[in-house]
Amino acid sequence: MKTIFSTRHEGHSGQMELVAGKIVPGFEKPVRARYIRERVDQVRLGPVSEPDEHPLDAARRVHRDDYLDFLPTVWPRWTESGHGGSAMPFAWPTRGLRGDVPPKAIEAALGFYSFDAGASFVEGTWEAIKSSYDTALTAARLVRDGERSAFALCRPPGHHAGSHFMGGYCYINNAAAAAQWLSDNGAGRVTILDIDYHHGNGTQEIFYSRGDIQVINLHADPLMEYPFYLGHADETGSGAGEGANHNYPLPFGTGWAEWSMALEDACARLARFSPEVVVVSLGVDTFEKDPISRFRLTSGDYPLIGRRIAALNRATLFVMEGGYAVEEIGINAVGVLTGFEDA
Ligand code: 6XA
Ligand code: ZN
Repeated sequence: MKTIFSTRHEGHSGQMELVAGKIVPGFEKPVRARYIRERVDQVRLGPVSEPDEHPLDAARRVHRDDYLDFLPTVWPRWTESGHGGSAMPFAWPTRGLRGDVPPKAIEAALGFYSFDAGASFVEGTWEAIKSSYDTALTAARLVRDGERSAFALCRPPGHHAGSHFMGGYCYINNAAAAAQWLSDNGAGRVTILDIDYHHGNGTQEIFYSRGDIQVINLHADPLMEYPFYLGHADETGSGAGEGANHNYPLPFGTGWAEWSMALEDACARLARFSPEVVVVSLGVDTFEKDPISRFRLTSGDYPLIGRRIAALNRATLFVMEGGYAVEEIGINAVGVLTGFEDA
């Protein structure tokens, strides 16, 4: 399997985040991608190449123009306003406030385009966002051109980013843009299978009323876990998309026995949709030692996930999302890919 990877993510570093009332160093840090990259070499998964630069056209198909145009301006405007540290919002246009007038002040514009304080900016953030998007699209093109699979080693991740909002470490929705690009370039029907611990609320929002791109999510129950406000079992799509969205909310403590049953059901549902291409939002924060998550998958389970996905027998694009147990992140993420290859 070919991997697409760029070191241009590295400048997106040193961000701070708000956890339970404290500002702490971000969990989503460069070493995550470096360890996965090293593991790809260790197990000889296949060649690793740099992404090509892609225009934002595919991103514009899944995000609003004003949102995408805003992202590269954040850090320059933040510093011009005399601020340092990490650029992050602190006020949001929730119910009862105006959500239709973008404020001019950068501190407020950040809240206008976010659903939480979890997608902060530093100097290298925009370059990393763009390189992550380029990575996803370059890998998508490999699959379109006939590879059975490809691995987009994206950082930052994307699945929380919606049509006009960021959050949860995500800015551009890489998996959504890649799925859209594949669909626009001959793939026909596409399924996004999101196996990250957290619900991919952005991906769901983007495709919710569409019947051509199926979205399936296995994740911690939003009644208890981030992103809290989406990801329930009764969210099945709307209009032309009715039936094309499916959520598997699972309780804290879920281990392989229950998780793999949900995967089995998801795979049957996917097979009935019969997509030409599967885009896997690959998060490994389902791991028992993940510092921010509460599932109990073990390192030995990840190759089994890859094997099950391979049995779907579809062209498959893996797009990296979450996972914060950095010591094991390479073993677990690449474990899915070797499981797929060995099947
Ligand atoms: C809240 C937790 C963000 C979760 C990000 C993630 N600060 N999403 O891993 O998949
Ligand atoms: Zn996650």
